Amino acid sequence: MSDKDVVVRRRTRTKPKLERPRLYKVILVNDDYTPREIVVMVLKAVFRMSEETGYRVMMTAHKLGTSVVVVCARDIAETKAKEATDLGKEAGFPLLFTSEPEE
Ligand code: TYC
Repeated sequence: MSDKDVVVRRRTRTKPKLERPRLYKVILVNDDYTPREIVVMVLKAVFRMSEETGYRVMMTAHKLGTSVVVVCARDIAETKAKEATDLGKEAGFPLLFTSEPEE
């Protein structure tokens, strides 16, 4: 190889690799005070669930303590969880929805 030869080497990759944003779960938390029909009403109103799906999600939280309502982008999960919790509060109940990142 002469001095004029050009040696091309791959450089360490510097291009930032964008991570896919994490998805968030909205979680329904059981309590002893909110009537079942209020929980179903909130699920239908905020998450556009059918009566059957709302009832199934409500019963899962009732029996197990919590139930995943939906998995979506962080801002949507946080907004929906607050909207649903506020609707329960307006009706006079301590109904709680939280949001947390998926594993
Ligand atoms: N446990 C409530 C009752 O027996 C009903 C209920 C279900 C409340 C799910 C909250 O997330 C909940 N009236």
